[in-house]
Amino acid sequence: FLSEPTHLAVVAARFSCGAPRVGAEQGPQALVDWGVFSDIQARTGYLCSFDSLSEKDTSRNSIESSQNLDANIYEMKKPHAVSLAAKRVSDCVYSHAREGRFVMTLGGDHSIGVGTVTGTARAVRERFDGADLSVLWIDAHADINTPQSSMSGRIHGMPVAFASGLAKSPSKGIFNWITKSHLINLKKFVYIGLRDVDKAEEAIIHQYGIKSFTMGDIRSDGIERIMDLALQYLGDDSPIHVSYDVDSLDPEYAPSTGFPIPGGLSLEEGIYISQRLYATKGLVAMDLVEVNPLIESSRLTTTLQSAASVMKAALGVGYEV
Ligand code: Z70
Ligand code: MN
Ligand code: MN
Ligand code: MN
Repeated sequence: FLSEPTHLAVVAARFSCGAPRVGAEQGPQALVDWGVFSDIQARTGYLCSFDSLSEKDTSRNSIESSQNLDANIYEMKKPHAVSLAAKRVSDCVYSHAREGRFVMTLGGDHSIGVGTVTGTARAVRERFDGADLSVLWIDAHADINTPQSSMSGRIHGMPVAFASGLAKSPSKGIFNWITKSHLINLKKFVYIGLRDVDKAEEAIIHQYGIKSFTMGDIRSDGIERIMDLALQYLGDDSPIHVSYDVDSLDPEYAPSTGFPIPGGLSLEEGIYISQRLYATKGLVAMDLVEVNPLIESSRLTTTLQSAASVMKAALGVGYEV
């Protein structure tokens, strides 16, 4: 039901307001400078376009008002700034996905995921007669805290809750740009790679019956079998968005990230996931988030190389060692 996209829309989401440390806002530029898109362009013939979103070009007014309002309220840190950033990401992703372009969003901390999946979900509903989007969340973390369950108040730990409607938009203009047409369906959602999940998040995952393949599952069954099961669960009747947190990879392959957690995916496993998604012919959007050039800077090239490999594999471009 999909014609293969010929246009790759790259969205640089240069935000780190949802995370405790700065630096993730520099991830997109580092990835672009690494040359991954000239490589993709040369090997696929995709037409590439670039959008750059950052707090700096948010209008003076909204920056000031968000700074003034951004006391830690509703149990969230910087809620106005994150909501505004996510809305801009959502609108941008939507406008490209609506036109049938493959959208690659570069983060940025994972709070931008509220924007990416809602933008794609809304475009898919319009393009495919109300169809729900399938979402794979590749991450060491579940990112499904609600403002009430979160122990940190950091919104990079909450994007799945807001994008699915599990966390309701509090009043005062925070996330109340999210309408029904933006929401993702948690029955069309799978986790892969989890290994650092809060107790409250475990309860939420259990309560809503969310499909989850942990690192333990991958170690016992193998990534091939896990991808069979994940794709079988999602079915082949809806377009797919993959939100890829680089911290899903083992810190050996992706050290430059805010919360490296040992025991992660090997690079080979990470690339395999992308290859399987490409092979479905249903992949319409990807996020690559949480690259932080200020962390383990001496090993940034390792992180960029890994990130580039999983992005390229998702677009059908092989990699050479
Ligand atoms: C914890 C929280 C987290 C990274 C998200 C951690 C969340 N569950 N960490 N992304 N890298 O604060 O909610
Ligand atoms: Mn994440
Ligand atoms: Mn993570
Ligand atoms: Mn994060």
